[in-house]
This record gives sequence, structure tokens and C-alpha cells, in this order.
Amino acid sequence: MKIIYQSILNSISEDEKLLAVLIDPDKTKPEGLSEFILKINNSIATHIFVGGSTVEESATEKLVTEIKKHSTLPIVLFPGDVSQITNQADALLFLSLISGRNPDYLIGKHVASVSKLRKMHLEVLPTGYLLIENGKETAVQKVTNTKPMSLEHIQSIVDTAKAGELLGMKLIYIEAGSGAMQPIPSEIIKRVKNELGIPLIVGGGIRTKEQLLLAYDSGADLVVIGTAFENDESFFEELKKS
Ligand code: 1GP
Repeated sequence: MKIIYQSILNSISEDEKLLAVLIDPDKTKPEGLSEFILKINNSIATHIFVGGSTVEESATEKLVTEIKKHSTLPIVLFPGDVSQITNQADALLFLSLISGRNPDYLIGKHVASVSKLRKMHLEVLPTGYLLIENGKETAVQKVTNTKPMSLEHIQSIVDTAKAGELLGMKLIYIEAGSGAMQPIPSEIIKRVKNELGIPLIVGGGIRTKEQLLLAYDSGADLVVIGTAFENDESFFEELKKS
């Protein structure tokens, strides 16, 4: 069943914006997690994403199991590697790094994950993933050995996102990189959204409520924030459920 994807489509048709809090198993230990999750539950967050670029084997499964004890929000895997796939989550962003030209991250890792996925009931969300430059080297760039797309070549970003849709991907995720100096510029979000008939996820470097609202206004359907909550949990206060 396509529960998570359908609920994203339903939210868009009702003009509701979505927010995912990204939890990196590498930076978060299950101990003491309950308070953090409680803050998520009391905020406007609609999803919890779990993933990271360099995560120890089994850390993701332990973390997801722990999160589920404290929240009913859908947990979506945002994996940096096949080892992070766990049946404990609700869905998986099946990411193809279409901004890069590394075959491992375009199709190789996907083939390698099939024997695992076959035994699971995870909802698989085919996602075109585009890394955009932000002024410093990101973990994704290092791990995948790919170059981010230039901010100056907006048409190329738009065409790449559209190619993802035409290939049958169900989501497009434009990423400035975790801890990016600047979020994806509004102009890029607008131009990409204008071209797409599928939901648009935007993440990387969003640290303020103003930046979040600007991303929504520009056309992001779902925004992902990780670092800002890791660094300062009081940010949840500004994003409380009304
Ligand atoms: C990273 O887009 C996510 O993959 C979130 O980025 O950690 O900068 O919020 P931040």
C-alpha cells in the first residue's frame, strides 16, 4: 500500500505544507531521545526522516525502534547506504543521485538493496536527489564522490529534476547538504517546482522559521531540517503546533 506517498499527495491537494525532522543515527544515541521526540510531537513536524552519510551498521534500526516508542509520526528512511535500510521504518526514500554521475549512486546501491527489500514491507518512494552547491564541501559530495550542481546553472537543475520525473520518480529532493551555509535559493525552488507535477522536497541549511516559510512560499511541499534542531532544540518553540 502507498500510504505515505498518498498522504503527501493529499496534503498538497489541501494546501498543507509538510516538515520532516531529520535524525542522524550517527549523531544521536537512543538514550535521552524521548525528550527530543516529545518536542517533535508538539511541533508542526509531519514526518521523521532517519539517515546519515556515515552510519554504523545496526545503529539505524536501533534508533528507529526507539523513536517508534515515542511518536506516531511516519518514519521515513533517508539512507546514505544499503546498511541503513530497516523494516522498522514506514517508508524508504529510494534515492537516485541524479545530480551526479556516479553509477553506484544512480543504480548500483539500488540493485544491492533488492535482496533486503524483497523481505520487507517498507513503502518504497523512488526519489530523484539533486545536490546543489552551497559554498563548502558536503558529506554527500565526499561519500558519493560527485560534484554538486552549480547555482549558476538553474536551467540545468530544472532539466535534471524534470528528467527524474520523466524517468518515473515520485519525488524530487533538492539538497544543499546537511549544515549548508545557505539554503537552496528561492529562485531555484520556484523554477524547479514550476516544472514538476510531483512533490518537491527541499533541505539543507534551513535554520530559521523565515527560511522555512520562504522555502514553502517558493514551492517546497516538504522541507527537511536536521542541523538546526541538533544545535538548538529551542527552535522547536518557534514551530509549535497551534
Ligand atoms: C540534509 O537536507 C537535510 O540532508 C537537512 O539539512 O541538516 O542542514 O538541516 P540540515
